[in-house]
Parts: sequence; C-alpha cells; structure tokens
Amino acid sequence: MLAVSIASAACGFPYAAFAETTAIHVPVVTINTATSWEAEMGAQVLSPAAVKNYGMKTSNTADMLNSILGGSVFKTGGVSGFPVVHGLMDDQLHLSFAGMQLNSACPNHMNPILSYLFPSQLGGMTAYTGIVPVSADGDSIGASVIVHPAPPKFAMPGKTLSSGEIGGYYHTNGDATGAHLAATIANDAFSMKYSGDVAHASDYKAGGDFHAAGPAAMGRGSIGADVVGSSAYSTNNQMLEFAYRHGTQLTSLSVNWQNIPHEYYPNQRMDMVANKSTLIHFNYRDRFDWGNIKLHVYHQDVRHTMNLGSDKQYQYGTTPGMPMKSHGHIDGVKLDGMIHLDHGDFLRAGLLLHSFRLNDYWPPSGTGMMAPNTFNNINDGHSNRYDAYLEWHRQWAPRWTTLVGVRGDTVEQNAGDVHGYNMMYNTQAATFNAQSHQKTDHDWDWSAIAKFKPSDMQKYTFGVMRQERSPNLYQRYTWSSMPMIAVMNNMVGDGNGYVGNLNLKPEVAYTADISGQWANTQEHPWVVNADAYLTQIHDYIGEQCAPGTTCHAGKFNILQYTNQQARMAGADLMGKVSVAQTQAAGEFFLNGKISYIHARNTSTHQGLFGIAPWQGDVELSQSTVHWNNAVAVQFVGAKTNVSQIQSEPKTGAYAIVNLHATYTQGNVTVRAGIDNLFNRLYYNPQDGVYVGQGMTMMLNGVPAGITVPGPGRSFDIGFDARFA
Ligand SMILES: [Cu+2]
Repeated sequence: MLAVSIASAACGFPYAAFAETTAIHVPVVTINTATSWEAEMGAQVLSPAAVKNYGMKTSNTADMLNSILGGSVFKTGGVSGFPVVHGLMDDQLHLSFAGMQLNSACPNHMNPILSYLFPSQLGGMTAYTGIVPVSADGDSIGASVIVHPAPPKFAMPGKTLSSGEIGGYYHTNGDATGAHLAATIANDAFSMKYSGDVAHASDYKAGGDFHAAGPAAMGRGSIGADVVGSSAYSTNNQMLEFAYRHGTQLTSLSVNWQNIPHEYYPNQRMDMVANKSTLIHFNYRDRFDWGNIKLHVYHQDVRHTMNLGSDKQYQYGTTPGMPMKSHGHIDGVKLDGMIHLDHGDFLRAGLLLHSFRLNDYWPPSGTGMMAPNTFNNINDGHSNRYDAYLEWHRQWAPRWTTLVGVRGDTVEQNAGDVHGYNMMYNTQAATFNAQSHQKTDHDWDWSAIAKFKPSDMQKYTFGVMRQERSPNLYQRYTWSSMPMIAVMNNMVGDGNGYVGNLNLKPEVAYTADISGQWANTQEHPWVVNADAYLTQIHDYIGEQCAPGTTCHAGKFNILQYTNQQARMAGADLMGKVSVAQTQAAGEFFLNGKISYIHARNTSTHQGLFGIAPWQGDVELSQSTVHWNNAVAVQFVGAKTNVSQIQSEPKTGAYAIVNLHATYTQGNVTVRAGIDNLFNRLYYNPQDGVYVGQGMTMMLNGVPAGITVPGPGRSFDIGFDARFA
C-alpha cells in the first residue's frame, strides 16, 4: 500500500530516473492518470495499477485514501467509509466521481459518493491535499479527492477488440468475499463495457474481547465477546457504458446501478437495509487547437431504507422496528473549458448547475410513540447550486509557475413544513414551521498556488486559499430534539443525537500550505515529500448541548449544530529509499509516512472528534520481476485531546503488523496477506463509537465510551486476471 503511495506521488514529480527505477521493479506503479499540470501543482495521484491492487483486497473505495500522504479513512459501514484529509472528512471535503459531486441521502450519511463505487470499477484517483485549484473545488472547506472511471477502450482502425477482467478476494476475518467481472467489446469508433461487482461479509472479530458475550440484543441471537456487532454487509454494483469516438471527440453514456440488500453500522443506531441507486452520466469532450471542452450531464435517483439490523433490538413494546426512508434525486450539468495561451499557459473556466431534492420520511410503526402518522424528517428539501469559476495557469520563468483562480457558488436551500408521528411532536413541529426555511448563500472560493522548481531534484509548492461551504440539508432542517428522533440524525458516528439549526451560516476556511519534494537518483535512489499546513475555519459547524436538554459528561447527549471556530495545524512527511539491489533477490525498498495534526475547536477549547493526532506506517518491501513482498507496521498515537461535548472516548497508542505478497505473471496477479499479524486488540479514534448492538433506539440504552475496535488477525487472498 505504501509503495503505491510514495511511488505514485513521485509520478507527478519529474524525478525521471527514480520513477523509472520504481516502474521497472514495482509492477503497481506505471501510469499517471492526472494531466501533468495537475501533478505539477501538487496533486497526488493513484495510478490504475495502484487502484487494481485495492480491488484485490477491498470493496471500500475510501480505503484508497490510506495511500495518500495526509489522507486516511473514517470507518462507517463495510463499503461506505468517509475519506479524511488533514482533519476534515465527508461533506467537508470536495469528493467527486467523473465530474459529479453526489449528495448523501441519509440522516447518517450511509451513502456517501464513494460508497457507490468499488475500486475494481475505477481507473485512478487524484487528490489535492494542500491547496485546491478552484477548478477542482466547490462546496468544501478542505481537500479535493477525485476518482476517475477507467477510460473507454477502442480498437485500432479496421480491428475489433474484446477484453475482460475477473478478480476477487477472501478474508478469513468476517468471511469477507468480493468478486468483480468486466467485459469490453469495441471497434475503432464504438466501445461497450459491462462491469459488475459483489461483496459480502459477516460481522468481523476484534483482536480480543471488548464486550460481554451473549445475546446481541433482547430477542436477538448470541454474539461472541470479540465480535463487532453490526459490521456485516452485502452489496452489488453494476455498470454499463457506451462510448463513441470521432476524430478528437469522445462521447460516452454510462449507467451505474447499486443494490445494497444490507449494510450494518457498528457506529450508528440504525442499519441500512436497502440502498437502490440509478446513476446516469453523459459525457462529451473535444480537443481543439485553442483548447478543450468537457460537458457532463448527470442524474441520480436513490431510494435508501434503514431499520434495526440483526444485532440491534427490534421490538420495543408494541413497536416492531423503526422504518426510515430517504429518497434523493440529483440532476446536474457541468461545463469546463480550457484555452491555451502562449508559452504553455492556459485559462480554465467552468459552470455548474446542480439540483438535489430530498424527502426523508419515517413510516409509522406499531401503536405507540411512532404512530399513527409518517414522521417528516426533511419534507421536500432541496439544495440548488449555481457555480462559476475562472483559473489562470502561468509560467513566469522556467523555475516559477503559478495557478490562481476564483470561484463563486450560489446555494439556494429550502424545505417544506413538517409533522411528527403524532401530537407529541406538535410543539416542535409548529416552532419549525413558523420560521422561514428559505436560505440563499453566496459562497466564495479563491486559491493561489506557486511552484518553484530549482532543479529536477527538488520542487517546492506553496499557496493560500479561501473556501466556503454551505450547511447540508440535515444540518439545517432536522427539527426534533426528542431523543429517539435526534439519535437517528447523526453523520459522525459518535452515538449522540443531533438536531438541525435554521440559523447556520456557511463555514469559511482559510488555508496556507507549503510542501517540498526532494530526490536523489544516484546509486540508492530516494525521494522525500514534506508538507505543512494551517487551516483557520470561521463559522465551523460544531455542536452545543441542544436547547431544552441537559448534557451529562460521559453519556450520550442531544446536541445541536452551531457555528463555532476551529483551527487545524499539521505536517506530513514521507520518504522512500532503495536500500539494496541484488541479482538474486531483486530490489529492497524502505518507505514510510507520518502525519501529525493538532486540531482544536477554538470556541470550546476542546479537541475535534475522530481525529488521530499521530499516524503513519513503515514498510520494507522486496520487488523482483514477478514478486512484490512487504512487511509493514501501521501505527496510531494516543488520542487524549478529545471532544468532551461529544463524550468522545480517549484511545491508546498502538501498532499493528501486516504482511503481503503479490505475484504477477503476464496479465494475472495473485495476492496473499495477513493483516494484524499479532491479533492485537486496538482502537482507532477514526472508527467511531460502538453502538453496534443492544437497545440502540434509546439514547443511553447502550453504554457510552467504547470506540469501535479494529479487526483482529485476518488471512487474505486475492487475484486479478485480464484477457486482452
Ligand atoms: Cu441511512
């Protein structure tokens, strides 16, 4: 994993000798999918081969952030992790797939954009973790992570092409299996591709006991003391794509379907019991003497259903379960253009129209508190965006390049009046309904990046940016602080209940970032990357004890979103060195990365939830023509600077050891590995708080203060085979 990250980051950096050395011996690093200017201006890039490596071991696309310096994953359901970069995650980041930013239609954000994709479907990833060009930004206060579909394949003139791919994996822990299949037929003008992926897992086991063995909940089956309740899942994605090429034009139409029969959540009080999505994407691009244009038109329809899964109590008196439904509907048009200027300089400009409609409603259940009416969590919510940007890339001198841009996003939001299950909710509903729900935000972004490259062996980038992000519909329009309702509105996996705030203002972040890259291409080539950043966030959407409720330390509480101030400061360092080159055993590399972050809510003087202060890994790998073998140690420091208002548990430092070996022969790669070799019981603050079993519908019906433990030892195998 680490070999991938360092070498792929080096791809964007013209250390030709080192990059070639790596490309020869490490089969996972060959192609750079970012355009050269993106990588030159600070993007980190995961190549198609690196993505393929992930396809042999996971269906959780967010795991790919582990290969990015400064990136990691906040775990949620088995295939729905949140990318984390520099202490910000989920909606705070700009996350997009093939030019589309898709909104999550779920009060727990169980269906974030990357959960619709498996690594095996993808062609690469580009991440701006420092300063984000405005062309890759919008509705965000942090990094930009863009995943790319694999580009369509065409045959040589007069020929036809048929190609396929098949792969899969198995992990002993949780009996996790995944399989993927893809087939393409094409001539020189038309190309058609099908791909399908399935993944399935039972609850995984931690490296030791962390709760009492016995029934997972009243009326439910028994689970072992080391079993992480509500971590099972079953999911499938399918995609059909048609592409047409004519001269310099490329037109494509793709449809992605997702059907998740179940995906349980150890850090949410509810489970996903269905997610059905249809995503249609039309793309047109053309190149001219003067530049290029790209047009995206897209539509997504999502029907998401939650209830209490098999490890959570289902029957509450006369109430059987709690059905919750979200219907999301997205339409968008995005147009980007680039105009060449003299000397390789260029201008980029773009427009975006994006509409998100959301109905979040909870049908009645039983004859008690949750009857007889449907509960409107968000009734006819909508969020429309109108964005425009302009960006100028200029090379002032052979060593100096700048990229500056400005972006204006207008966000209009509204939601209809609401009612609860019955008259118990009338007072809160009337208070909400009496207020205006119409909101219009004018969000401004600008960024300026300068690159100084004194030689091919060193490069420095530095820059500043302002970013602005509007609250999402759940942050603005959820309205009830009744505990059973509020605990169902939670986007951070901390076990608390949340209620929205109609007075929220957009968050505004100012970031300064400086990074340097150094390399040596002599006998023992090495590369070092370092990055330091400071982000100050005004009107950061934090939390306060909800009005009319009392908060207790060390318990789950009802919180309300509110604007506060926050600051993040940190640094990332990574290095890779070729330690030995032998005839008999190939080349040996030592590489590692480490990240430190100090993140603070400067209004409450508390830590921020789910942020690991120190984390990193060190890996020793061996590469020959066919083999790539590695032993890696992954470590996370103790978290003592916690968010008290969220009753965030402290966690201790730990290190785990992973081994893997891959063997490649022609188009076939086989992988075997052992994760958590010593079966250590560990707690990562980025795994959220455990509410995976028991009486989760009651605010404190489950114990507070347990972080979801990471997986214990697992033996993994995987393979990938391609047919030309
Ligand atoms: Cu959900």
